[in-house]
Amino acid sequence: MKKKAFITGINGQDGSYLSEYLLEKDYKVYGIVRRNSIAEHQESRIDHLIGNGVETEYGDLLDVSSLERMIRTIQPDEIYNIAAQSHVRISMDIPQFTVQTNALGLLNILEAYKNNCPTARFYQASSSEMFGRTVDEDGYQRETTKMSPTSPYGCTKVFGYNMVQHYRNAYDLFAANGILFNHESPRRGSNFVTNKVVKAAVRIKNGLQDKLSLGNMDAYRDWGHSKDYVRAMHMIINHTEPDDFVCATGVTNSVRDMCSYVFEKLDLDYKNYVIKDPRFMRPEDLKYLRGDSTKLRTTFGWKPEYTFETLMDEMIDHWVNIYK
Ligand code: G4F
Repeated sequence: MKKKAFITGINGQDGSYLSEYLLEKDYKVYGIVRRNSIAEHQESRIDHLIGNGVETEYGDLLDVSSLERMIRTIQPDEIYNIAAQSHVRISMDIPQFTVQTNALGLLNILEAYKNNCPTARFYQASSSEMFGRTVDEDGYQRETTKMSPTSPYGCTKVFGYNMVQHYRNAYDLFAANGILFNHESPRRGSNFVTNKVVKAAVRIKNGLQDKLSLGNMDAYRDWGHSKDYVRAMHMIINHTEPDDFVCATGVTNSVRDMCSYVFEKLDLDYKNYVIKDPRFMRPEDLKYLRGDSTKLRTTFGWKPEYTFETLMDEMIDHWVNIYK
């Protein structure tokens, strides 16, 4: 019989790649999709999968009855909680909504899991934002690094991380955390900095835009490809025991480095086009991320197939093809 996976956030970047990955492994995939007033935006990343092994229903992490009903009827083998208000800057504008969705929403699905399908396995999308200000002496963050979040989003992820460990210990559930560092792709929302920069650079090259407004260009991030990270999610949920793993490339670059690479690929000098705009600055920004994923690498043999450069090249090709 096919294994069944249930994914919240199925229509996001990670949900769509994870669905494709699980279909290749012969899973049946179910997911909840929030109602959007623009129907085309609702399932655009997974249109090609609907009816081809993927089924979706309307639902929401805050709508307990739909969560309970779906988990009770589907009886999934694996539950992936990837849905969130995932934009860090926006979490400062709408902190209460962010807390409700990411913290209370996580609790809602954990309860639905415990009460209706406790033999399933549960994966929680935890985040490197949880580390916030802390960097270990050797310049990395890892599973043992102290958590000091710098945003409402980061605080909700610390709550979720701890709650998952509590449910694991208290109720003997297979509940695991993947602590994922930034991961990108052509499917990334274009209000995250990578896709914002790549899209704008290609538009500038094609004469469709003059300038690119950015916030803090001196923040460092460990950027990987979402496709590599969904492989890690599947490894973590299929481990012999529930545990927590950092997933990262171990390479860090600044927003400025990224601009320089992307514009140069298009024979442009970013300095002529990028302007600093206070609207994109954060009241408190996380300055530096670089993950040590030794535990993931040694336990499963995981390693990323993409480098920072091949990730950026794929994103550039994507936008070049759109605007050609
Ligand atoms: O692309 P970002 O918005 O990603 P951020 O804040 O690092 O969060 C992402 O990664 C986390 C993992 O660490 C996830 F948990 C989270 O859900 C999300 O996927 O910003 C990256 C950096 C920041 O330092 C930001 O201040 O880019 C800087 N930045 C500079 N100008 C900008 C901009 N970010 C955005 N979004 N837009 C700008 O114009």
